[in-house]
Amino acid sequence: PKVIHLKDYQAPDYLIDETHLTFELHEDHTLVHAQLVMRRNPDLSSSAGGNLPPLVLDGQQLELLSVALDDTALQAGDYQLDADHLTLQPKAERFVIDSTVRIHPETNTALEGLYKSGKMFCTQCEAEGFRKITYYLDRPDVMSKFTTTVSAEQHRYPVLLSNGNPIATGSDEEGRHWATWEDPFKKPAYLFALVAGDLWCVEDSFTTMTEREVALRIYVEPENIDQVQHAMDSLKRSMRWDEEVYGREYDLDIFMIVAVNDFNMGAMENKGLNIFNSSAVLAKAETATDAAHQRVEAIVAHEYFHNWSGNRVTCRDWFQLSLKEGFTVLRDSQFSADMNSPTVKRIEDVAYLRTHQFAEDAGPMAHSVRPESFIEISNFYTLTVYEKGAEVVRMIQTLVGAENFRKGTDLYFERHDGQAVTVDDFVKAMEDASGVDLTQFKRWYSQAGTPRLQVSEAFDEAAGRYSLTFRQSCPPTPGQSEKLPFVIPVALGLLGSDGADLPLRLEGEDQATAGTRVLAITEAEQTFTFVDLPKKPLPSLLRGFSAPVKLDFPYSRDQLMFLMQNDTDGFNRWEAGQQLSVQVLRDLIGQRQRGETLAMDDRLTHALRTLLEDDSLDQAMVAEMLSLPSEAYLTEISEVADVDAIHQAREHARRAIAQALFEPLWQRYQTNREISRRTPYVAQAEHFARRALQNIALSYLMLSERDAVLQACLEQFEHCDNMTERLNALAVLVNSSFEAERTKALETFAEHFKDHALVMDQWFSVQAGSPLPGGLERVRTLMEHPAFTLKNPNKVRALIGAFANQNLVNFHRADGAGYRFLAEQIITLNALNPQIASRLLAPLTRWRKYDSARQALMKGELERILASGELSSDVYEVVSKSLA
Ligand code: HT7
Ligand code: ZN
Repeated sequence: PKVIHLKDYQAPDYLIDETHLTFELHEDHTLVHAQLVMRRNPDLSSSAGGNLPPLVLDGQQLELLSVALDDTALQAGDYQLDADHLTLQPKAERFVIDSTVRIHPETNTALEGLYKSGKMFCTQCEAEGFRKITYYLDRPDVMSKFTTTVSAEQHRYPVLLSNGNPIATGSDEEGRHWATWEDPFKKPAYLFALVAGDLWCVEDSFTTMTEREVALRIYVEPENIDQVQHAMDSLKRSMRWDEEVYGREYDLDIFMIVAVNDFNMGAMENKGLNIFNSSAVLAKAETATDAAHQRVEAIVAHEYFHNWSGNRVTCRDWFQLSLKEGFTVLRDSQFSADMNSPTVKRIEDVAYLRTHQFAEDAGPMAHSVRPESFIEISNFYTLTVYEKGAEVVRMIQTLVGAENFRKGTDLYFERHDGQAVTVDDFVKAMEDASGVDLTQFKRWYSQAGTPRLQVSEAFDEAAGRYSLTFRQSCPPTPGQSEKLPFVIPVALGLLGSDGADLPLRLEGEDQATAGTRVLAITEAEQTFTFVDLPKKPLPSLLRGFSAPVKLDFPYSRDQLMFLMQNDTDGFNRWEAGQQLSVQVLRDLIGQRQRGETLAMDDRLTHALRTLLEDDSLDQAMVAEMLSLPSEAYLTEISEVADVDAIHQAREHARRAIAQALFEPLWQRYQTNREISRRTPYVAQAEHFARRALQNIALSYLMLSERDAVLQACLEQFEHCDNMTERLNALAVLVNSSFEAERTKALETFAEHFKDHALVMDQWFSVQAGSPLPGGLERVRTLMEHPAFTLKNPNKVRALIGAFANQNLVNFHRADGAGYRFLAEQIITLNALNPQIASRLLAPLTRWRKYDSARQALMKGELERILASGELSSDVYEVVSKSLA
C-alpha cells in the first residue's frame, strides 16, 4: 500500500470550475453522468506554454461507460484506466470532460460513496468517497460549483435532495421524477451529498442576524417524525449562538438534515444538506437518554458550525484535517458549555481525552495533530485530530486571550473565505490579530505524544517567597524519538489556609493580580517565584485543564481533600477528587496484587459524604464527583495494567462507599426520584443534573442488595416516563445478582422496544458491558438476536464495540478468547465495511499495556488478522503499525 506524505503536497495541475452531475437511480444500478468544466491551474501554467500535463482523475469501483473531451468521444486508446485512476491528455488550457459511469449503491456495504441505507439512497463522501461516485479530482483543494440532477422512481423515492437550492423539478410517464439542485458556493467534492427516499420532514425557519429567512428542514423516515423536535431546537440554538459568539451567519436560503440508519460516524457537514446517523438526530424522552439528548445537541451544533469552519474555509489537504475538526470540536464544546453546565462539560471532555486520547498518544498509532503521513486517511479521524486538536486551539485562546482570539477567528474567516488552507494559515491569523508569536507553540501540531509536566515547590518563609519549578518531557512516539519543549499554558492559583485565592505577584512585577493567572512554560525546566507570601500556599495547578498534559505534583491526601472543598476552580475541585480516588484505588490494587485483605482509606468516603450532604452544590457536579475513575482510565495511567486487580479494587471501593454512605445516598435517591415522578421529562441542564445524581445514587445503593432498594429500582424501571431512568434501572439490574429480576427486565424491555433500533442498541450495550462472568458467551448469543446485524455500524458499536472497549474484565479474559472473538469479527468486517473493521481494532493495538501472556495473545490475533487474506488499506495500516 502506498504511503502519502505531507511533504509531497503539490497543488493540482487542473481546476474544476463547474461540476454538472446527473444521477439515474435504479434498483440494480445507478448511472452517473458528470460534466466537468476544467482549466489549467493558473498558478502552475508556465508562461512559455509548453506541454500540458496529463489529467489524472480519481475513480474507484466505477464501470466507465463513456468519456468525452470537448464533445469528442474518446476511444480506449485515448485514455488509461487503472483501479484508481482515469488518465487522459488535455489539448488546451480550458476543456470540458463528460463521463458516464455505472455504480452499485445497492451492494455497497462499506457505506462510502453512494449507498443504500434501508430503502433510501444517500452519500458519504468525506474523505475520499466521491471517487466511488464518478471520475474526479477528489481532493479538498479543488473547489467547484455543483449542479445536481437526481432522477428516480417517484413512488419509492418521492424526496430527491442535493446541496444548495432546488431550481427545477419534473416527471415523466414511466413513473419517474427528477429534481435539480444548484449550490452557489464553490466546494470540494467531499462536501457533496445526495439523498433519495420516502421521507417526512419537520419544517421551521430561522431569521438571521441580517434578517434573512432560512428554511430549516429535518428529514426522517415517517415512523420517526415524533423524534425530531429536539434536533430542530438544537439547530436553532446553534445558529443563534454562532452569530452571537463567533459572528457567523448562515449563507444559503435552506438548511437540511437527513437521518439515516446506516452510517459510519456521527454525522456529516455536507453543504446545506447534513447527513446524520439517526442516533445523532432522533431524541424523545421515552426512547433517548439524557446523554443521547446532549449528544444530539452537540452533533447538530458541530455539523452546523462546520458551515464556516470547514465549508466556507476548508482544508488544503487531509493532513490539515484538524484545521476544521479541532477548531469545530472546540466550537461545539463551547456551545455545549454555554447550553449546560460549563464545569461538567469540561469534566466530561477531559475525562474522555485523558482516558482515550492519551491512550492513543501512547500507542502504536500515535500521530501528531497534523500527521506527517498516512496510508488510509479514514484512519486519521482520530481522538488526536479531533479532541487533542480542540485542546490545541483552546490553548491558543488561553495564550492570546478571549478578545484577541475572536479577532483572530474573524480575520481567519475573512481572509480565507472560499479558500482551502492550512493549519499555518489559521495560526498566522491568530498571530496577526493578537501580536503574539506562536512559532514555538506550533510544535503542538507537529509533535505527537502527551507531555509530562512535573512540578515541585520550594518555600522560603523568611523571605515570603514561593517557587514552582516546572519540568516538561514528552515520551518518544513512532518516528519521533526526540521532542523539543512545548509552550504549555498553566492556569493556576495559590490557596491560603482559609481556602481563598491569594493575590499573585511574580518576582519583578510591580503589582499583584487576583485569582487565576496563566503562566506560559516554554523551557524544558523553568522556575517561577511568587513573592509577598508569609505562609506557604497550596497551589491549584492547571485549572480548567489548561493544557493536555500529564501533571505531577506531590499532593498529600489531606491537601487533595482541602482542594476538593475549597478550590474556586470547579474543574480542579473535581480533579482533586479524582486524584484522591486514584491514590486510594492504587492502594487497593496493590493490596489485591499482594493477596492482602482489601482495606480502603476512609478519607475518600468522608470527602464524598461532605459533598453529598451539601444541598447547595450543583447536583451534576456532585454526580461527577461521586463517579470513581473508570477502569479504562486506571488502565491508561498504569505502567502495566492488571485488569482483574483494577476491577476488583474499584468494585471494592464502590461497595465501601455504598456501605458508608447508604443513608445520604438513599435520601438523595428518594428525593430526586420523587421529583422525577412528579415532573414530566424536560431535556434541560437542571433536570439532567437531578437525574444524574439520582441514577448514580441508585447504582451505589443496589450494591447493598437490600430489598427496599431492589423494589425502588423496579419501581423506577416500570413507572418512569423516560429512557434515562429506565435504562439506568435496567443497567443496575443487569449488573446485579438479582437474576430473576434481571432476566424479566431484559425481556420486557426488548419486547416493548423491539421496533426501536436505537433503543435496542442500548439494550445490547448494557448487556455487552456487564462485568459479570460469562460476558463473551452472552455477546455471542446476542449476535444471534434478530435485531443484530454486522451490516449496521450502530449495532456493531453497541454490541462488539461496547464489549471490547467497556467490558475490560471479560474482553481481557486470561485465555485470550475475547481477543480471538474480536479478531474474528474484524476479519468478517474487513470485507464488509473496512472503516468499521479498522476502528474495532483499537483495543488490540493497546497490547503493550498488559502482562506478557496477554501481550502474546493480543499480538497473536493481530498476526492472524494480517495473515487472513486480502486486507483493506484501513485494516492493514492499523495492524501493521501495531505490530511494528
Ligand atoms: N466531517 C465528518 C467526517 C465523517 C467521516 C469521515 C470518514 C468516514 C466517514 C465519515 N462520516 C463523517 C464528521 C465530522 O463532522 O467531524
Ligand atoms: Zn467535524
